[in-house]
Amino acid sequence: MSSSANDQTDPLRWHHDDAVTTVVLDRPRRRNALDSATVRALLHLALAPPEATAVFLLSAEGPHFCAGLDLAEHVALRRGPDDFFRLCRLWHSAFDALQQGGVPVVAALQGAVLGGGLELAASAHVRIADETAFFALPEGERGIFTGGGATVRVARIVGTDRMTEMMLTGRVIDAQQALRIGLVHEVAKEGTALVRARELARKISRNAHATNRAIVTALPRIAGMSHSDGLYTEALVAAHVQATGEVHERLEQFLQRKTVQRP
Ligand code: 1HE
Repeated sequence: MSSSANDQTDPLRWHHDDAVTTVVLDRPRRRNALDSATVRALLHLALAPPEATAVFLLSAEGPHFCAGLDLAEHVALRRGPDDFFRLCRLWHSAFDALQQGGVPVVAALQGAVLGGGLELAASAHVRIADETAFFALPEGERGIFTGGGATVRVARIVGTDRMTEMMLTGRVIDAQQALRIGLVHEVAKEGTALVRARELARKISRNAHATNRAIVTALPRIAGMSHSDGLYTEALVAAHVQATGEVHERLEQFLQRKTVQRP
């Protein structure tokens, strides 16, 4: 099954295969810069995933993942503070829906992952880069500020200190350094990020869906809790997942060696 939200000018398309819904940013001539239509389409897809979606695979057409905010649209619309505030809140809704909507997101990254592109990537749970990927927060150079959640999501990945330095200097971080600081989880050979990301997406799709949902919805919430509230919530989540029934079947299969589990 495949679709795009309207016609061939649509900035986003998706296709569904084996419980994995692949979402493709499709404005390579604009380096997949995020205009408001793209962000709205991401929000709709995340809020209402195509039927039988167990995992989203987030990818992009062309040599660059995403050049961030569509600066041409931004300038053309001459957005004032109110407009930009509303746009930022739209981005927050879309990326929150991706990160906390209950469906794991695996991202395949290549080339530029800049500004809002990094904010989008940071809303994915598993990030695979190829060797060409590079990362930066060039907002300072452009006279704007992050508005797609970087102060929360990117800062929590790399730390406020490092993000401050990235924003002040505009430092460009290559794939290997991104791996070292946790911006990505794996670096694949040039041109193979999507293949590797799809492999992982399929593997994740075979997990118990209740466990996957709990991982992506509970962990970010527990991260904001006190020690004792976090542990209490963990027990509630574990009890809820246990109650889905799949656990007994899966454990039985394991004990009878009907499934081969590889780490
Ligand atoms: C764009 C954009 C864009 C390219 N908005 N049109 N983001 C940035 O500051 C990143 C700006 N872009 C770049 O640094 C470079 O374009 C790239 C490193 C991504 C790619 O370089 P390159 O040499 O392959 O392409 P190019 O020639 O720079 O760009 C090709 C075309 O894409 C060109 O248009 P053309 O009409 O001349 O063909 C560019 O204008 C266009 N293009 N990037 C619009 N971003 C909610 S707040 C979020 C805040 C941010 O995201 S700030 C970061 C903004």
